[in-house]
Amino acid sequence: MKQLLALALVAFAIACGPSQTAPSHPEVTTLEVRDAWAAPTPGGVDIAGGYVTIVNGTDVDERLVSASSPRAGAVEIHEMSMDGNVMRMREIESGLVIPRGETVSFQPGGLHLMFTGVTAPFVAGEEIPVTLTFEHAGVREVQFPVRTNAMGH
Ligand SMILES: [Cu+2]
Repeated sequence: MKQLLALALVAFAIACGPSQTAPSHPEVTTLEVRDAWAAPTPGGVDIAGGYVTIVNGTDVDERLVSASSPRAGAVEIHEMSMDGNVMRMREIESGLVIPRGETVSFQPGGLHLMFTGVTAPFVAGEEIPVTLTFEHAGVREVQFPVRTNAMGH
């Protein structure tokens, strides 16, 4: 039984390994949008957070200019930072730069897409359609599956 558990752990480590140990994606030569997800709207609130990873495999600096969704009045690009002991959030109004060859990850507590004026609550299991507009790559339609994360956001 102990051996089985050890094997299971090894399999788990292998399954989890690549995404953690390969921050760069040398095989990518285009702009790739991956791992999109959105958090459920907290009860009675009309805002929600969205997260995504953008891999810029091209040889030009890219910029995420704007985002929108039919499920929200607006989708803003936000950044969180600590101001002393206070967590502050601000909109990146000029668009988010993704330097060539680099990967930018949105995640809870950091960069996020903020859905405001959410028309109907985001419920785990459904997908939120989002339009991302890039300076060079143009428009990308991306589905954001709704799920909770370990932090319960
Ligand atoms: Cu925000």
